[in-house]
Amino acid sequence: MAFAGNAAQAGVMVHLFQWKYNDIANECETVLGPKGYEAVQITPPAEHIQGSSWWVVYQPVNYKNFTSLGGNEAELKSMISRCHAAGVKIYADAVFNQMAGGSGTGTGGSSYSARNYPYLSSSDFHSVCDITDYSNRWQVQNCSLPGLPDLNTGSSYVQGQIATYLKTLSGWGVDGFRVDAAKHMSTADLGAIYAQAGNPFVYQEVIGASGEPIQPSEYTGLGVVTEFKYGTDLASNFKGQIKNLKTMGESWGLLASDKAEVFVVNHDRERGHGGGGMLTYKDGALYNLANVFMLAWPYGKYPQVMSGYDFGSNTDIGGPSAAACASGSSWNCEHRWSNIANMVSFHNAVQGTAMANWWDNGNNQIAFGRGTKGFVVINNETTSMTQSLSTGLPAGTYCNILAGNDLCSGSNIVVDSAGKATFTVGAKQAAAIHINAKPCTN
Ligand code: LM2
Ligand code: CA
Repeated sequence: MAFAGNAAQAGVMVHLFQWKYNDIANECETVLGPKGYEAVQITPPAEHIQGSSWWVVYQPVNYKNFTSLGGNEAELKSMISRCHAAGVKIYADAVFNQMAGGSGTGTGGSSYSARNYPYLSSSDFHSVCDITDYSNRWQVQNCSLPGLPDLNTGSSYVQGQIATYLKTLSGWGVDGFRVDAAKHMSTADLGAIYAQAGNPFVYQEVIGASGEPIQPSEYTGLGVVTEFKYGTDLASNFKGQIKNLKTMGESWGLLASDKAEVFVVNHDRERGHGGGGMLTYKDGALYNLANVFMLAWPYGKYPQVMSGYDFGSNTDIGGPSAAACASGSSWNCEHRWSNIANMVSFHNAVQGTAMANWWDNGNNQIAFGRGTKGFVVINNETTSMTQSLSTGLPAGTYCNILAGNDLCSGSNIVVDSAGKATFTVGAKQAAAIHINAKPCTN
């Protein structure tokens, strides 16, 4: 492979978009821990503007007040300890390139007006200008994402305020941060903030676009970086021919594998904010199969599963008020879909192995193994397939973890002494076995 395909990846993280802390805590105990998820990304925890749109959380008001959409400070702390007890880490979405536009009262009761907030006032912001030209580095980092006051992250006072915010959260047990809008802050500013915050684990949101002066690779010296091209490449291949995924990795112009955070889609792209071009829950089986591929494929250190809600055609609407995953609610709970949830165990079982035993039908059926530990078959054709394949696994009987509604309520796959097994996989379906998947007894 063109990339370090046998380097161990991290576990699977899930973005529980717009979820309340109490629901997340329950989910850690009942689903995420038992299914083997490593971490959950929570909604930005700082006080923010009020409103019913999901994006209010991206307009922070006070970095010392922790009442937000997710809940209050006590609920935040309780969630952290309950998730940790369930073996699940917490990553917080950290928004500090910009603060709230307009004026009003925040979710924690703080008054604010543009460029005026508790602990931060006009002189702590860059001069007023809007970003209009992404070919201009200075403008992208010193002007505003439209309408949002841009913090002067070069100032030592501002750096101190942000570092204190991050350290406070780390002190409560937060295990890492998604750095929102990282591209809009210089690496020098971010490096200084991270150092003061004790160098926490970070994955930085930098959207790559060819020809622009600021590229994602510029940020890998500081930590992990979002790899948006992974999701758009997955979409175009699943809509085209997945046999070409055989070489997907660094040779496709993707970031160094051990620095990449990868996803089928994120919260912005699924609703067309900042572009589209990725598969979403609305794509049904294709989305499901793309997630199976992501969780089986060795490229990318940090795979992230998106879990949101059905927004219909309203790209602004916030999360449902019902408890997350309540039946009849519009929560999607993609991380519970059996293919996605069961592939977490596959991902965990095959770590440290390289891709092996690739097979394809020359079109839209592929299969590959991970060393001698796991084997997956993805049928992206509109007809079913039956195929004998070399799996690399020791002879034995294994559960097909992608049949049935939960771990092994479905069918077994028998690997013979030559390592071969016959798979029958329906149209737009997948099958997977791994060394820890005990055979079904029903
Ligand atoms: C991000 N990454 O860099 C987030 O992933 C993305 O979700 C955020 O945009 C963005 N950066 C800023 O943190 C979202 C949303 C925007 C929304 C902003 C701020 O996609 O639509 O902008 O959050 O809440 C909204 C309005 C927009 C208005 C702006 C300021 O949609 O029309 O612009 O507020 O009032 C005048
Ligand atoms: Ca900026």
